Amino acid sequence: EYQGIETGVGNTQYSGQVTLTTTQSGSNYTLTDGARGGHKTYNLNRGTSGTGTLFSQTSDTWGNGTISNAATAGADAHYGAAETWDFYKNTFNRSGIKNNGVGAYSRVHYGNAYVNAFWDDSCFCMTYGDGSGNADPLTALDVAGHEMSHGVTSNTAGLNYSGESGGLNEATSDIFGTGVEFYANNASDPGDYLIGEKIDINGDGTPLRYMDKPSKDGGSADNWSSSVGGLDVHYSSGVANHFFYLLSEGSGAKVINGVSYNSPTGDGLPVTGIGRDKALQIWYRALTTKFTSTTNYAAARTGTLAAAGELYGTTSAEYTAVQNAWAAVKVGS
Ligand code: ASN
Ligand code: ZN
Ligand code: CA
Repeated sequence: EYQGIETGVGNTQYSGQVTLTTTQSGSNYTLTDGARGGHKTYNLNRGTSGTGTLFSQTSDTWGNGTISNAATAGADAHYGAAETWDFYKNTFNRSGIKNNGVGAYSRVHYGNAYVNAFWDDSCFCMTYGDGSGNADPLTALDVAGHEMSHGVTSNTAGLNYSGESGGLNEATSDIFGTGVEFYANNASDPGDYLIGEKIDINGDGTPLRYMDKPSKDGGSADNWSSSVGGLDVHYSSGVANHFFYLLSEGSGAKVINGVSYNSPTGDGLPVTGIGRDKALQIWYRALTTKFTSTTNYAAARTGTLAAAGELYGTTSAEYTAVQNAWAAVKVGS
């Protein structure tokens, strides 16, 4: 029977109508992405173990834009995995999470009203709950990019998930999750420096995290202090998220894709940004060639400066901007 890679249609919950890469086998289609390492998307149907069932149907149009159709979350997850793959490939020439061309797999509809999503190194897989009231699945683009980036971190620097290295691990996922969102350039979910703005995790429409001023979430640190390593890793990440925002966009007020930002600096001095594309290259080079499992904020400063020096030269504006952005979040020399 005929078997081949196809281009289907996804009616997603968060990203509008998108194309999905699927696989046809005879008269059946599955959410198997033969263009991206064979990444597959499964339906756990509220189970919490195993793979559930591979999304499979006789039509190549997936979901109806709402949670009422089980394949909608599948479409969002499959799209998020594809955009994450393409972001890493086209931005860093990285072929998949392990850079070996092999796809992972996604599982949606995990548990009952489960308000989280997580990457698991042991299954090399991505899992999404359906959110509060089973109505807000955690399948938005930045969440997909965040979680799968945990796999990249595990397979590169291996930043320990506690203390300052844990904050750097979390920030790496926020930085690249945001990179995925901007890369996808999706009209229904344009790029921003907010994390989880689509999934209504707080029930009041506010995002989970803010990179321009992390303390807006009520718990994250804007600037380094000697106590930052004692915070939850999703709060100690604030220092590096703030660094990345300042390095990309600079301090002060700014509007990007209709969202207003106002990033303060901890040292009171202005920072001039170098743009997100260069900031991403510096962070990725540092993560993959400088950081180790025990890298703390001081070492992250050293590592990103070394990366910036290699990429742009130690007398470059980019190198100076890395120095200034770390000083602005109180990580000193
Ligand atoms: N969503 C969480 C995170 O990526 C999952 C976890 O507990 N690690 O941080
Ligand atoms: Zn995380
Ligand atoms: Ca976002």
